[in-house]
Amino acid sequence: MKTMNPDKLDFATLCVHGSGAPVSPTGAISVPIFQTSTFAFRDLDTAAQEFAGEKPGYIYSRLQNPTTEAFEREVAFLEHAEASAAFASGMAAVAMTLLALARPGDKILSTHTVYGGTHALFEEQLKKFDIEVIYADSPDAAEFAAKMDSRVKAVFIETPANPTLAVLDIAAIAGIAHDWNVPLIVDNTFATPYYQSPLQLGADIVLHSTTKYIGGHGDAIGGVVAGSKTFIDDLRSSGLKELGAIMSPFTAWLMLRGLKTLPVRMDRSSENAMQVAKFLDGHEKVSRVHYPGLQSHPGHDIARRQMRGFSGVLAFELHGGFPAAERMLNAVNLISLAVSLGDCDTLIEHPASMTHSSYSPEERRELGISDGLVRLSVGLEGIDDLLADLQQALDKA
Ligand code: LCS
Repeated sequence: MKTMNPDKLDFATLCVHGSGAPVSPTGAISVPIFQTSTFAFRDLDTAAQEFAGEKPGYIYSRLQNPTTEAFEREVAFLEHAEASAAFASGMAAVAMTLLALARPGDKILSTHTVYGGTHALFEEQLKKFDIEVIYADSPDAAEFAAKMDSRVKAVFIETPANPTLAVLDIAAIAGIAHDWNVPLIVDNTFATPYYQSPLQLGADIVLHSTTKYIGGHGDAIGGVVAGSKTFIDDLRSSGLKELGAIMSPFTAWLMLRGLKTLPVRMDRSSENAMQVAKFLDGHEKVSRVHYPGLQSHPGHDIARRQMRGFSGVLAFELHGGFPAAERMLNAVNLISLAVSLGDCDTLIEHPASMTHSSYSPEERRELGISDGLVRLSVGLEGIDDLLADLQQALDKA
């Protein structure tokens, strides 16, 4: 990659070869794992200069680590951002970002339909800091405009959203946020930088649970935030240096490895998901399928405009409500009954009892997270095996 122009290369090539920045003088193809907590200084004067920020260098792995830095550099590169910071989890990425932007008395504007953990952060933890989250009543951009006021210090959206796959118009919502001079944060976990580039659509900050598609193998928890260098420097200082929510070097190495195969996995998972969505859409026991790739999805046109693929997560509702969902979820064989998404393995779960159990039953009803809603993260298995498992499980629903 030393002499090549990244603007001319395919995204898949960039994922494999990275931004071309050297990490090891040995020329190792795989970034080495710098499994160290601290770094020795040549002398005290050098140490003092590095602590004062007058000289670059590694001090301590809570501040910077070459493996973690390599991962951060690649994410910034793939997300078209100036800089990025890696975190211990997706939740740490969300929490540290919001805490960096809001002070007591401030508000954050979001939607109710987000990952259940994020919703719990909004409703439980941020309240302790006197930060209030207010909500647009629907994914429509106009609803965001209606809710803005001068105390709102950031807008936070997930698109596609967990678990209903609602699609939000990033460019339109960015325009509204900018009318009020506040940043738009997009949780890009479901789409990944391969299928969606929020910063190019006008967002200011993009973040991920890298536990999902970026890691891709269901073996590590992580998060990452990308944006302007000024914001990321500030976030690094608060969220990593002072609040300590760092990604370990080994996890960063797993995430770097995940990035290399991201496009291949995303394409396979999306192809499988489209076939599963069509199969479920025509199934007599299924009343509704939520997948942005289906024309019937209310966000299909926006998804076509702002995404390059529809990703591998879908949700569906069963005619028989909760009892049918329970029978089906207990009947899967190949597919695992498990939370998380974006793994090689296909995972199925029940949002009302699992990922979104922190919402009250009334809230879930209002948001369309019905007791008969089932979420499926379609993995990389052979499509015939997946359809056969779903068919036999639906037979028992
Ligand atoms: N953002 C989104 C969109 C998520 O789906 C999740 C986790 C997070 C942030 C938090 O990331 P974590 O701390 O778990 O790395 N979503 C999960 C889910 O749907 N099932 O299990 C976790």
